[in-house]
Amino acid sequence: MKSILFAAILGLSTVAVAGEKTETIKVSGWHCDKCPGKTEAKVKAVNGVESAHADRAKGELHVKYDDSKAKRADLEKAVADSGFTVAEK
Ligand SMILES: [Cu+2]
Repeated sequence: MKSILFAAILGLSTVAVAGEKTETIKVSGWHCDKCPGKTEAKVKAVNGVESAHADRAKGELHVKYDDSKAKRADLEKAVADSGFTVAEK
């Protein structure tokens, strides 16, 4: 009984976040502490993007966005617009 209830709650929460996606983009070219911030700002400006967090040590950008409003290509374009390069996936 308890597990059925849990499954129902899980099902509901899945519906609530439908369209929400998290993507990790490899970025190359960040050469100082200010660089990742530039990329974050550009990507956050994309319609549908909820958050963007850069991990400079790993050279990764973690983006949470609404899949129905933005596509990965839009995120990659924003990274390029910030002056950096999207590394191979
Ligand atoms: Cu820099």
